[in-house]
Order: sequence, then C-alpha cells, then structure tokens
Amino acid sequence: MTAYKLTYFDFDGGRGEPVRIAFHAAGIEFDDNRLSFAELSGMRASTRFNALPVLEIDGAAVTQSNAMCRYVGKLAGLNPVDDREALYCDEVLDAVEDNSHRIGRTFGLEGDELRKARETLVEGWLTVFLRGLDDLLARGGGRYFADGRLTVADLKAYMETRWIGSGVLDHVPADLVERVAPKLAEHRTRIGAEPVVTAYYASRSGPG
Ligand SMILES: N[C@@H](CCC(=O)N[C@@H](CS)C(=O)NCC(=O)O)C(=O)O
Repeated sequence: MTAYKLTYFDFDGGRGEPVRIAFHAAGIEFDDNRLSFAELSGMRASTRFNALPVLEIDGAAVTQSNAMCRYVGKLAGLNPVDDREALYCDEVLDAVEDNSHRIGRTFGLEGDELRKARETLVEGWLTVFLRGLDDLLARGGGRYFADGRLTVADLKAYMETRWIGSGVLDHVPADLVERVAPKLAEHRTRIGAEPVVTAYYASRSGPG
C-alpha cells in the first residue's frame, strides 16, 4: 500500500487543507503531520523550497500545493477529466495561489506599515482578486467553478474566502467578500456545507 505523509501547519486551513480534505474524500489514509510555526523554523531549510506543504509518497517528497491538489484530487474524483474543465479548475488554483503570495508579503509587517499595506491590498489587489474569482464562478454556472460539480477548485477557493472573511487578517474587513463578491460569499457557505467537507470536519472532531 502506498504511504502518504502530508506535512503542513497545525491549523485547519491554508494551502494544505484542500489536500487533506481530498485525501479524506478519497478514503485514503495519510500521515497528517502537523507542525507549529516554531517547528517549521527549525526544519525550513531542509524542505526543497523552504516552505510547506510537503507531501511524501513512499518517502519521496514533492512540493507545491496546487500540484498536490490535482494529484490527490484525481485520486478522489475531485479533479475534472475533461481538459477544458481541468484548465478552468487550474485557473482558480493558480489565482488563489497568487492571492496567498500577495497576502503573505504583508506578514511580518507591524503597526502603520501593516495597516497601509493591508489597506492598499483591500482597495487594490484583493478587490481585483475577489471580482475575478466571482467571474470564474459565473463562468462555471454559478454553483461550482468547473465541471458542474465539486472540484478541488471549490475547496481551494473556499479556504481562501474563509480565511479572508475570518477576521484574523488585521485591517481586512471580515465582510469584504460579501461586499465585493456576494456570489462568492454564497459559494463559501455552500461549499462549507458540502458532504465532502462536513464529513472531513466531522472526522476531525471525532474520536482519534
Ligand atoms: N507555491 C508554494 C508556496 C508554499 C508556501 O509559501 N507556503 C507557506 C505556508 S502556506 C510557507 O511555508 N512559507 C514559508 C514560511 O512560512 O516560512 C505552494 O503552493 O506550496
């Protein structure tokens, strides 16, 4: 049997979370190796690109969360087979990745510098990003981004819009998604209620 080990931070979100959900949806056991931020500092240099997540398959490490989403998404039936639909799915994955990088650049800033950087993001890129995703959702038919069904694109976008609306990002209003892209806010609620997602979180709070 193939051995999978996913190393990522110990929180329910971010780049690793769609991969965890897809593993669960596929019914594939994996070693869910969760690290604290302090623990990453200690081992950062030992990862290929000094970042997480890292997926080990029978001991061989691969990086890049979107590649993992596609790979595990295929195992779970959550990645489109049709090339055009797969392209639409990829477009969402990569747009979200762009956004994570833009927000990531503001980490480590403090005080006024942080406030200015985040306000600039909210008025500029974040608004462009949310409207762009909204547009991709409309292209997919309004309910899902691709293939007329749940795919890893929905899981990836859901993580990002949940994060943006969580209130943990100082100076990013928690109602930004609702204000800028209401259909995307509805998508977030809908994907959070998808059986694939609720079953995963039920398994997290269950015994073991
Ligand atoms: N393109 C990479 C980006 C990975 C990345 O930047 N990961 C963040 C966490 S989500 C990280 O480990 N950053 C380095 C750090 O926090 O020191 C991917 O999608 O996996």
